[in-house]
Amino acid sequence: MCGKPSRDFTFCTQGFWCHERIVENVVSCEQHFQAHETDTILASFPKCGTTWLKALIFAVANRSKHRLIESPLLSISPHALVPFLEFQIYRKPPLFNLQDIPSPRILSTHLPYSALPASIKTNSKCKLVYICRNPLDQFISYWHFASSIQSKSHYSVSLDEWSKRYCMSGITPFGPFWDHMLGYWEAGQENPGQILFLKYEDLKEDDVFYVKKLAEFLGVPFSTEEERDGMPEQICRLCSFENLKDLEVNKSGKFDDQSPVDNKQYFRKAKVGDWSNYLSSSVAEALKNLIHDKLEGSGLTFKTS
Ligand code: PAP
Repeated sequence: MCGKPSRDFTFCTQGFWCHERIVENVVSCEQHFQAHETDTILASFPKCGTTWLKALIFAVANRSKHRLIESPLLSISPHALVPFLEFQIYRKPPLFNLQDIPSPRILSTHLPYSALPASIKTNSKCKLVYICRNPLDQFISYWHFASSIQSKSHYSVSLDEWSKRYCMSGITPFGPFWDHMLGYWEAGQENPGQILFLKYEDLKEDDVFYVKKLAEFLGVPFSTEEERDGMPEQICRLCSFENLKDLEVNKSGKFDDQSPVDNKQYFRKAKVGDWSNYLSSSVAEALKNLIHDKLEGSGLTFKTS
């Protein structure tokens, strides 16, 4: 399945960079995962709002099961409620067994569209919700995240080195970002009933609007009564960065013992445009040119100024 290795990453034949430690999981997921008509699959490029969207989808989909003041989100990490196929389910031994996940299942993946198990793509009723983000902010978020993990093993990479690598080759997990974003963008254009394409910046601007859109897309629109009672707004408050990051479960410990990541590392600043605090004008310019060149003509755009 895979070709030329580069440091810890391997370039897979479906055209993406994959961390070597999960290559077997990816193969197993592609070979064995059977989508159900009632599944919701959250797909994302890393550091684009996965944690937030996991919480939002879980809260929207389960609002008739749990009152919001008793939501599992108050005591369980969004990542444990909506596990990743390639990190926690298709690994040995699995952290979560698919058979134990109640239906309708909500699952997540960072896999690009090209590498999704065939049953997700062919099962026209299973829903895909994709989130991406301005690549400049994604880059800075990922750089912080990777540096904080690597510093634990006394290994660090400068921002300059990261940006060169990123600008030149797109060698980041599940990257290049342009292929990842365009893969879902194009699939979403072709099949808008199956794929809802979201951007982090849009959610930040009007989360209530997008939560209503999400509920409609998932086939569980808010009733007039729910809207009157402010249910969409309450869900947005529950899942807000300010609320989630201060919950004990998200401040301490980790949801996955095999992962180097502490729960708190999924919550940093949650700001749009934070890249301008870190990138020199020359690196920012190079990245903006790259974004422009790669996305040109697709209709997918990000505000970068
Ligand atoms: P993942 O791909 O490793 O799961 P993901 O959740 O996609 O990470 O991205 C983390 C980013 O989302 C962080 O952005 P930052 O580094 O720019 O701060 C994190 O702060 C942000 N984030 C986490 N939870 C929320 C939330 N509830 N609302 C908005 N942003 C959030």
